[in-house]
Parts: sequence; structure tokens; C-alpha cells
Amino acid sequence: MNSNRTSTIATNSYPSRVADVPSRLERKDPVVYSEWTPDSPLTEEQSSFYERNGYLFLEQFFSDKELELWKNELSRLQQVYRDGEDAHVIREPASSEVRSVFAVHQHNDLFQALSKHPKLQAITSYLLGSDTYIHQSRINFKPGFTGKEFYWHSDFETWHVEDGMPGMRALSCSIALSDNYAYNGPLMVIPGSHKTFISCVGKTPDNHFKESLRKQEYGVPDHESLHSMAEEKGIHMPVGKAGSILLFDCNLMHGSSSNISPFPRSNVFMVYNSVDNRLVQPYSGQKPRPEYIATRI
Ligand code: 6CS
Ligand code: FE
Repeated sequence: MNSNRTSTIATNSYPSRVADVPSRLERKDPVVYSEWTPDSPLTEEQSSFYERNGYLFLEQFFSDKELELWKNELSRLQQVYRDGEDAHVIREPASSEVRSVFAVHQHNDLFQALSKHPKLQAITSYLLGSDTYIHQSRINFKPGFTGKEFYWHSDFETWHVEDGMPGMRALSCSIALSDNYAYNGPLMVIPGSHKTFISCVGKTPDNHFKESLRKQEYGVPDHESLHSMAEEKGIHMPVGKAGSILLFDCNLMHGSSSNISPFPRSNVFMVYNSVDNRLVQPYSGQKPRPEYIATRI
């Protein structure tokens, strides 16, 4: 085991789930790790929007031809995993509908190619200021009528506490494989929330992921923190056609409502982590989560 893989409390810049009251810590890490130049893959305006808001929504990012391929593969996977007991397949809390399929970048050739798409790699390397690897990938199907919510949370809080991600040098790219409307449970974000770390209360249960991926109840922010953040910064809901992408910082507060519309809101998420931010031991002190949730390189 090399030395930098052991996390010590002294190096824990973002303690969470250790106190019995919530607290707010200022972000210690940059948001955009590169200097913008005219050769950058984003415009200066896009880059500074992402730095300020913690997210960037790009419509019609992929061609219809590419999209058709991934949409067909999505439908095929939904059939493949409809029954069965695969660990990386998560079902809805109140039904047996498939909620998420994890590690698609490992199990599936088409989605592996998507995770390495040159347009995505150029943007993620620019924003994270280094080469990147996939920390986690998943398809969230959010089926029509039964797709349940993803309560407000910061991904980084979980990835730091439960996976041992040292700093805020990772981002998610949500690729819409179905049209995202206001009424079918799209992602909602609190712009600018990525610059504050909400330290949560409560001790992480063992094997927490067995519940949290269906309905997260630990590592979720308290109502007072959420209320004051939303009051101060508002809530944005970037929606658009299939083929659009939503890039968002690992510490951005986000969530999505249940989908009671007849229309699915199926997105594939690729999480890019900097190779200079590789996981150490979980800061919770518990054993690491399985590889299909958090890649350890
Ligand atoms: O625990 C995780 O890694 C997952 N949980 C949520 C709610 N978002 C990020 C990720 O999919
Ligand atoms: Fe999330």
C-alpha cells in the first residue's frame, strides 16, 4: 500500500458525519484548474459561468446519430436487467423497476466509448487541470410514473466520506438520453453551492450504499442549510432535449423530484476524477465501497 493511500484525520479537509450539529465550511479547492486560453474547449464565458455557478448546460452536444446508438442501447439494457439480481443494478425503493445501472463504462462497450468521447475528455481535462479517469458511471432510468426522487445532496460529501476522495477535483457529466422536461424529474441545482461544504450529521451505517442508492438518508444536508442556500442563491433547473449535457462540480448541491409523468427521464452519468485526486481510505474509517460504485486506481 503506498503512503498516500492512507488518509489520516489530520488531512481531512472536509470532515462530515462526525458532529451532532451541521456546519458549513468554505471550499478550499479551485473549481476550474486551468487558465483559460483561446485554445480552451470552452468559451471564456462558459468557463467563468461554470466557475461561478458550479455547472454548465450545453444543448445539442451530441449528434442525432450518436444519440440513436445510446438510446437503443439504453432500451436494450433495460430489458437485459429487467429481472435478475446483479449487484450493480439498483431497483426503485417502491417497485422492482430498474432505478440505476452502475459501472456502464466497464460493462458496456458503447458506454465505455462514450466515457472516452474526445469532446468530453477535452472539457473534463480542462476543468480538472489534468488527465482524468472514471470514478463512477451509471444510468439513472427514472422511469415514467414510478421513477422516485434523488433527495438534495452533494456527491462529494458521499465520495469523500464513503469513498475517500481527498479533494474537490471531480465533476459529473449527465448526458440526457431522453428529453428532460420540467415535469419528468430533471436535475435541480443550487447555483454557487459548490463553494460551500455542508458538513452533515449522523454516523454512516455499514454497507450504507445498499440503502443510499435507492433512497439516501445519511450525508444529506439539514433543512436549515438547504433553506438558507436556496434563499440566497435560488434553484436552477436546466432542461433540454436528449443529446444535451449537464456538467456539474462534485460539490454542487443537487437533487431531482419523482417522475409521475408518463415520460422517462433517462440520463447516463459519467463522473470524471483527476488522476491527482485518486481515492485514499474512506474518511468514515469504514471499508471502501465496491469497485462498481467507486473506481480505485
Ligand atoms: O453514492 C453515490 O455515489 C451516488 N449517490 C447519489 C445520490 N449521487 C451520486 C452517486 O450516484
Ligand atoms: Fe448525485
